[in-house]
Amino acid sequence: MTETATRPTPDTTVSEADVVVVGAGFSGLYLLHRLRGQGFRVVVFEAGDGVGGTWYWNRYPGARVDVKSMEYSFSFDGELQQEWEWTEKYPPQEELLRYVNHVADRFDLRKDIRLETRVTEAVWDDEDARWMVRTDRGDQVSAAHVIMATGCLSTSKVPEVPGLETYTGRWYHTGHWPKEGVDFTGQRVGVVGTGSSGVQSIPLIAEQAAHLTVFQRTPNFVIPAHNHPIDPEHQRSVKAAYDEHRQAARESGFGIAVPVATKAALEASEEERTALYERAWHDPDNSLVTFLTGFTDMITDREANDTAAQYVRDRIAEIVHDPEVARMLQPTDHPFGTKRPCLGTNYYETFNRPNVRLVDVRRDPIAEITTKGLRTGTEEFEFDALVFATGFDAMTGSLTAVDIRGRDGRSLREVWAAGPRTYLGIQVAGFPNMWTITGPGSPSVLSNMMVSIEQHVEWVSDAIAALRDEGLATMEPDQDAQDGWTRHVDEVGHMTLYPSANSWYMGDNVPGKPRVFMPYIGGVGPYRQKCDEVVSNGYEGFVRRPMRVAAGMS
Ligand code: NA7
Repeated sequence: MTETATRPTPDTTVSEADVVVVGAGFSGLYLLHRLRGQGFRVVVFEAGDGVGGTWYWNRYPGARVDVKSMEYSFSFDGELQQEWEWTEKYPPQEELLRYVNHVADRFDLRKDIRLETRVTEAVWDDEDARWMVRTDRGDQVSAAHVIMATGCLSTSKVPEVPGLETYTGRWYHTGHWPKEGVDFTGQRVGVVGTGSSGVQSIPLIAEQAAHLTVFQRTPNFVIPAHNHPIDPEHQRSVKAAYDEHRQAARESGFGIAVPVATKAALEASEEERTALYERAWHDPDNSLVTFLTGFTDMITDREANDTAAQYVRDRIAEIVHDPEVARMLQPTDHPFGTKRPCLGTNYYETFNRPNVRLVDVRRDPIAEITTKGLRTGTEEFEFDALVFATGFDAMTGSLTAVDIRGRDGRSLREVWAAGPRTYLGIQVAGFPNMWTITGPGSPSVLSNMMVSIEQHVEWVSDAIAALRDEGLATMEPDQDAQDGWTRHVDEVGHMTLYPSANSWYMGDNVPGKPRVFMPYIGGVGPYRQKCDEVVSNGYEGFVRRPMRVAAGMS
């Protein structure tokens, strides 16, 4: 096949590939590079008009990664990680997008990526043991394998309140921000949502807008990011020992190398606890997980957790001048970390500005979007612009957005109607040769995504290469293995405090979505070990078949 970066005319003939990859974010790019190196013909489809996935779409003011750049980057190529110079502890979206584009150029990836092309359908043919993949531009590609590298936070959600189509101002979702940017100068702006995207954008929008109203349903725990330029000496010293740093991250709980706690918060004295929380709050080198990993019982014991939660609530009360606003900003309805904790810069301070108002829409929900703004049960608001920082149909949304039909025409949407079921978050029984990168049932969103992406890309591409090398045609989970793993993911999840919160980890933000704890909290290191053991035991728990059996001819 000859692919170009963008294709003005649709190609309706059926073309052939060994592997179709859906998505050209970090996962899709690395898959293309690795599978190519293994001798496969690969075609990548990408809905955007550029590569980058998350970092292509999330261009809202203040968008930046909240895992340190030196850790949130590819480790698979020694020269790449040595030559790229990061500028900040947490680089902004523009820098991450530059990095992604550098990777695409450095490994000559663009020629196999079809941009502005959305995969709409993938149908398995058991006779031929192949997938037929179709796109919104009329492409039809027959491929032995389909890999969903669609990202966990890609299908954005606006609130299910009536009236948006009647609104006459401009509205934006943080996850699909206009490329040209937005100038809020002099405007009355409403922001709905106080997750990471709201927390990052609210302080910057407040600086620009004439007036900002923030609609908060759930207050979040926001830790100071202490973002700063990277000290060149620090960068050099990390790079000098990069292999050890990367290995430590691979073996860690969250894919972020931090010291392993040995003591429970409830065994520690109040002074010890406070000392640790003070460090986690004030240390310029802190990280997203410093609070969560400081004590052994932080995510399993409510009382232990509450010692950290109370520490943060106290800081909010110190920062925010108006006691009533401070009280509204203090999270009390969920344990620390059970909703994605946020890193912020001037977040709580922003609520001291005279042009910022906080509205509690848990108490007084948004009833409708009006022509001029929005209306809660008790009050009407007028805005020149509305910003929805309202998140995503996480983890499963971009998988079920594609009409995927496995053996006997069974649709993934139906098979997952009661919640996602996978083996290792990598494959689904009844969907041979379909693979998910950082899928539900793997550490995924509870980890440094780069570490988990690399692990999955390597595991999946090696599994596909092993099939070929052994003369086999198809691979899918054994039903019992999948049931056992799904049970295990659920049991481990329920040993923690995570299920006690209403969160997108549980599907709570999407009305009607089954309430299932989707990521695997067993830890990045132990999970990797499990995946490696599966391979050394001959792909234990998977069914691998030669062509004639796959095609039903035996
Ligand atoms: P999140 O974390 O899902 O945050 C979405 C926010 O929007 C959250 O505060 C929601 O409140 C709020 N929301 C959603 N729907 C509504 C309605 N109908 N009314 C009021 N408020 C609403 O998405 P982000 O984009 O901020 O972050 C996603 C991830 O990206 C983040 O976790 C990091 O991993 C990076 P709720 O909490 O549901 O009550």
